[in-house]
Amino acid sequence: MGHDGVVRRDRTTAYLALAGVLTGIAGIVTSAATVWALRATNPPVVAVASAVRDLTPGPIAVRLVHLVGHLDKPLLVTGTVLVLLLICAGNGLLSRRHPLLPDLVFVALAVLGLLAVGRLDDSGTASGLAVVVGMVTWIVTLRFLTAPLLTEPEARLAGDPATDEGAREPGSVPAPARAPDRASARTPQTRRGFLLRAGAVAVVVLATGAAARLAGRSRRRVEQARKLLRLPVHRGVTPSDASVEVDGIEPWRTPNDDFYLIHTALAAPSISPKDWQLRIHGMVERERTYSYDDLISRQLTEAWVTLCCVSNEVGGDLIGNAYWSGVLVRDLLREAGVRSDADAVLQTSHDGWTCGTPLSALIDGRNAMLAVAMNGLPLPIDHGFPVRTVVPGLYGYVSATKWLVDLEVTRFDQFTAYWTRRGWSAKGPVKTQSRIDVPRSGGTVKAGMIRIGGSAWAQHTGIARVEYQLDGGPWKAADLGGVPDLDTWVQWTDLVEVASGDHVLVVRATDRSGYTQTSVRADVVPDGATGWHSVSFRAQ
Ligand SMILES: Nc1nc2c(c(=O)[nH]1)N[C@H]1C(S)=C(S)[C@@H](COP(=O)(O)O)O[C@H]1N2
Ligand SMILES: [Mo]
Repeated sequence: MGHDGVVRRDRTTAYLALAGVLTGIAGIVTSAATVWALRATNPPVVAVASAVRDLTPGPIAVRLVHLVGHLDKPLLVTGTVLVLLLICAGNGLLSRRHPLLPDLVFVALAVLGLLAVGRLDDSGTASGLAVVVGMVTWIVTLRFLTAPLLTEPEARLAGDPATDEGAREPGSVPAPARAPDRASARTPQTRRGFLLRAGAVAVVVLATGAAARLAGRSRRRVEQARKLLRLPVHRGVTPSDASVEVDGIEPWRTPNDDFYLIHTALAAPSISPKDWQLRIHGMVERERTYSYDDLISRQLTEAWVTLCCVSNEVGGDLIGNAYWSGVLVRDLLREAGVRSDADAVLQTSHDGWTCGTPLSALIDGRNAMLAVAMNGLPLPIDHGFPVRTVVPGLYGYVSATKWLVDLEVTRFDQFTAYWTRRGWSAKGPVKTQSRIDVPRSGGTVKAGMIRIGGSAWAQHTGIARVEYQLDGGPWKAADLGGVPDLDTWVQWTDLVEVASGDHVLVVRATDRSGYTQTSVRADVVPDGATGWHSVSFRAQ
């Protein structure tokens, strides 16, 4: 092989490494873009960087922070990116060995990425999705970039039927002998092919990055506007006797950050209050539209309301209690003038989700409101900023529209809402339920007197009594915490004596209509689960 061949080979090596680096950047950008576009939280590389920081042995970490001071995070991220790009460069070279080798490395990196993302508690499915998007980008881009570089040596070995008329017979002139000439003749073409593709990748990467930043920026801008809002609302005072003070029980007030999240939108819509409008129309005397300022300059109602999801299994945690501030829906409906033959309000959100709410629940005097604040703060974006509906006594899927923009007064026989179309019941009054928080299912406690506790709810009906049964014995009444009215959950507790061994604890509630929870288990579909919650535990 002549001098020419060595130079060419070096150049191919350089190109393959460059292809690897470009591929690395492309994957990092698409994964970050996924995160920015969806949630504006930390991209996977940042998660990996924090994993590196957190898993670095103490003394080294301390030294590192000493050395670089408050710059440690940007430095760590830059370092992580550089290491990643180095691995990607090497991966470009690996593609010469076997086309599947780089894929394996990419999959391994993605697994590490998923682990890193998984250990940060604020990262939802969006971050996991981002890692997968990055991995797919890597695999596809490396193939795309190295294709022009790698077909060449193959052609050299096997002969290229398109240009080499004489090499079709097996065992004819050995191709390698003729290769250096042809390869060097084709070098400019190969290079052009590679550079063209590299340019295309660079353009796509830049465009993707820019688009994602823009999407992320709108969420950040709305988040900024939200933080600057000063609403005339209160945080709400938890009734002094609401908490039964049992270790391990869910708090009576659910902090906003811990409040369960359910929505069909992949990314929560970012709506600036100044762009928000609510239209009320349909079977009304006068159509009305309200701006955000219109709403918050009115008399605001504030109330504790426990919201729960129809998909909550017996013993499940898709339930939360908050102090909400907003405008009563009935006041707005009165202004519009509801026609007497209407029986429903079809609510539509900014993202096109719909639900049908019984008109009666909106005007019968309960605190059905268009909420603008949750626990004293403007609604979090994920919980429906700037305005959502809250109706005591109804499951979220028929009432609690987030990012609300439209109320159409209508009749149930005129529409089918989002979840009703998918097999759920048209109406969803909440079912009376109770839950054991302590002891935990499968847990171990100390034998003797133990404190048990949990919560029970029958929003807008109220809980009258909670009873528990230990190991099939007699039902005993639990002590109940206080509540401000009928619209929230109630905490319950008692002291029970448990001997060493295995135990089963069951709970059931009776609401203020006199109804006691049935033991018959029903699935969450179509209108909510029934059955008694029970936990098995061991005493030692
Ligand atoms: N726009 C919109 N609003 C929505 C939903 C949705 O998917 N989209 N889900 C509903 C359901 S099923 C429930 S249980 C509650 C949950 O409210 P949260 O996420 O604030 O807890 O929101 C309701 N409002
Ligand atoms: Mo729900």
